[in-house]
Amino acid sequence: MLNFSKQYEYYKQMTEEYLLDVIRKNKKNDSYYSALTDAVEYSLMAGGKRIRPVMLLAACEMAGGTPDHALPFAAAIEMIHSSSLIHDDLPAMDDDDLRRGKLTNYKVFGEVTVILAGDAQLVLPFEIMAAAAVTAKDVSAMLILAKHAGIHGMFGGQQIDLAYEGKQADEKVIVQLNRLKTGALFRAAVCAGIAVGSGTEEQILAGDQYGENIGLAFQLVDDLLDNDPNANTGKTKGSDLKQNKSTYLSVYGEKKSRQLIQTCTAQAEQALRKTFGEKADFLVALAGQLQSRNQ
Ligand code: GRG
Repeated sequence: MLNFSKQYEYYKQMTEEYLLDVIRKNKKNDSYYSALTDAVEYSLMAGGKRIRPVMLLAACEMAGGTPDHALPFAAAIEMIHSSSLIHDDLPAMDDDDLRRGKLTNYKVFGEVTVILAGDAQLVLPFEIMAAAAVTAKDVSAMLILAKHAGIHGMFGGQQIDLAYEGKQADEKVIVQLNRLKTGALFRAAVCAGIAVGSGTEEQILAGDQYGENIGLAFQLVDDLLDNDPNANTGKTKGSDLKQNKSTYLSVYGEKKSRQLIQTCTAQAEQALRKTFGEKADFLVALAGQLQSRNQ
């Protein structure tokens, strides 16, 4: 029987050990740019939940692959995520002082180093994956990650987010913004995981539906937590409101947001169950956990 917490911890720990190893390999004692590796280490080891790499590893196993083979791809998606967070916290973007309960990278290292540390965490993943890729499916996983992170994925979402700051955005804009900014990396995690596990196109499609729905539910929960004084987000509370941002919460209100979280979670679960049956146990349980998270 599935022991969800134990399995989550196992995936999380193997990701963190791999990330530490990557950091160690990239430290050069005699360099004049050690601030850069220090900033990368600070952001990668600042205690995130590691949801995306855990999802990727679980999706690989669900499709019949081994977590060991998927590990470089899992570490890669966490680096891409981490890179987006440290850029997002810059004064030119969301200008935040706190992330995961700690000072943001730019508060510790300054803007210049953080811009470079974010860029480095965007290039390093592709170096790691290219070095690890052995099958055509591994290469297709790299493509999935690149596409979902890029212009028509997370970057595009961030562009909409910043362009609409202080302006009223309607439902259509809010849906596209969040689908790209937050949802794209969840889709990438599941689809890339299934690809490195040598899953079929039909299986990747089911993973995509799961990722799409999880992404939507995740952002809906995030918006609720941003307004909940008891939530443990490790970030400055009410920042969306302060920056005059339109969110799912401002468009749908609390009641509809909560209903949508339930509907999307159920749809995510069904998409995987139909294709993977019992093998989807972990990711189905993860969907349930994310729905009721408070951090
Ligand atoms: C340079 C890669 C790069 C990107 C530039 C800045 C940017 C474009 C995009 C920002 C995207 C962004 C901040 C999305 C927010 C997604 C989100 C809900 C993050 C919180 O995820 P959690 O809760 O965080 O998984 P932890 O701290 O647990 O890792």
